[in-house]
Order: sequence, then C-alpha cells, then structure tokens
Amino acid sequence: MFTVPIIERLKREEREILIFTHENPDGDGIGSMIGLYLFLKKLGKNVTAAMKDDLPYIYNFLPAVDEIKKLPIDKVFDVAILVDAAHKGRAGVEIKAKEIIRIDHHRGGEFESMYDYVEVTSPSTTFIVTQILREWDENLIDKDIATCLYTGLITDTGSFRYNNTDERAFEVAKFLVSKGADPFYISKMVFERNKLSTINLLQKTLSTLEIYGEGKIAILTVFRDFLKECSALEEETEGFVNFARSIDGVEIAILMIQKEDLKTWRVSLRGKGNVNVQQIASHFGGGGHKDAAGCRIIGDYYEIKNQLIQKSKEYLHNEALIVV
Ligand SMILES: [Mn+2]
Repeated sequence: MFTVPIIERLKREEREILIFTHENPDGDGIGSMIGLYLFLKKLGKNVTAAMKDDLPYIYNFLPAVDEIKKLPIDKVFDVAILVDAAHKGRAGVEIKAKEIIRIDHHRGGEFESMYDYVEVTSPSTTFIVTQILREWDENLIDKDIATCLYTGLITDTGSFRYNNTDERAFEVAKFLVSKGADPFYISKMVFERNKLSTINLLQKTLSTLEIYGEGKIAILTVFRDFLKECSALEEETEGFVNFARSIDGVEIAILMIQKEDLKTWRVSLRGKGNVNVQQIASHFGGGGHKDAAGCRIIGDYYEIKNQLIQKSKEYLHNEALIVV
C-alpha cells in the first residue's frame, strides 16, 4: 500500500514538533494547524501549535484555540510543520527548527524538505491534512478534528463556490461530516457572527469603490482611519474583497489595506475570469493562487493604486499572459 513519506517521518518522531501557519491566518491555515495538532496530540506526540498573530474572532469557536501559542518561540524545535503557506517566511517571524516540513496547496512555493506534501490542485490545505490523517489512522479523526478540517475546506472554497471546488472537495466534506463536522453550525460561526464594527467598516470601505478597465477591475480601500473610526481590527476586513469580486463583469478585484505605518499596503487580489491574479501579485513580490493572491507594497497610495490598475489592465489585454 502506498504510504505518505510525511506519515512515516512523523510516526517515528518522538521529539518536539511545532506546527505553524502564515501571518494574517485564515480558516485554512488555522484549521490545518489545529486539526493536525489535535491528531498528533492524541497519538501522544510532543506537539505545539503556534502562529504570529492573534486568533481572528470568527475562529474562536474552534477546539483547542486556547492552546495555540504565540510566535516567535525562543526554542529550537526538532521538526516544524508549516501548513498552508508557500515558504517559512510567510510565518512573519523567524522559526527555529532543525527541520521544516511543508504541507500546502499554494503554487510556486519553496521546497522545505523531502517530506513536504504539496498538492497545488487541492481545494484547501485541510483537504491535504485530511488525506494524510485518513491514511495514517482514520479512526482517530474525531468531531473536533473534523470541525477544524471542514472549516478550512469551506473558507478556502468560499463554501464550495470557487473554482477550486471539485468532486474531491465534496467527497472530503462528506467524510468530515460523517466524522462529526456540523456544516450549519460551522457556517454560522464563521460567516454569520459579524460585529457591528465590521459592518460599519464595510460601509466605509464600499464607499471607496472604483471601477476601471471597462468594468473589469474593481478596487476597494481600507484606510487606517477607517479602523479607528469604526473601532475595528484589521482582521475584520476578511472577505471584503469579495464584494468587489461579486460585481457583474468584474474579472479582477483588488482590496488595498493601509498598514499601521501608513505607507505599507497589504493588497488582496481576486480573480473571476481567465486572468491569473497570482501573476499580478508576483509582479509586486507576492504570491497565491490563480483566483486569490496577495502582496505588500510600500509607497504612495495613488502611485501604488495606479500601478495595480496598469498591471491588471496588461493582464486583461494580453492573451499571451493568460493561463487558463
Ligand atoms: Mn489555503
């Protein structure tokens, strides 16, 4: 029977294991991290789950969230497992470990070890983690673990609406529901607990909407002042870019978020057509997937916005750059 190298590697690991994910963590990163953490803990492994940022509010219903540690940790781990990120730098802090293993579905990532499990066609990293855990010991997957893994599946597929949703996504969803994941409860906890501050912030953000490229490019901006005025946190902008994307005819949606230093901009890109937004993001030093990517740019707002619009237009008009 085919065995997954990472399973063999972790089976024999008795020393200290760290599981970590990217900064500004999303449901897939957090779900993968906690799901794998709970599984390894059940096996009696010496395992720690950690990330740089605070847990976004919408994921506070997940099991074991109070066991997540804060990075950086001043200790050298024997093995560190990076989930849902293209390379260890995405953690946002230095990771001290003798060996790093990557479990991920991002394109264009870095090779961290011979035990890496990277499958770019997977709808989510929790999808890959589910495959690993099923192969390892399906009976150890309980309701808590299934809840974490299902959460990553619905957040990365937009509740089975994005083009990474395929037959396998439903098959894994079915399996996770059979293990106790409750679709209604999880959806309600993730998507239907908006704070009033979030809706106020959304209102301000939507007022910045600009359309370019004959209706194919939509841009939204979250200025730092908005966060203050609404008493909102940056994490509350999660999903805002989808309002730009949802407009009829839009093929490239852009959300610019002003960081604390006022000159750094976190940019989220979403695609809904033939354009590969990852290529636009990588032009600015970022990365991601065909339909969801991001980057950070430092500089003047208008200049950066213009650069993003120009690059987007180039990709819209140049068929040769289009990857279907
Ligand atoms: Mn992911």
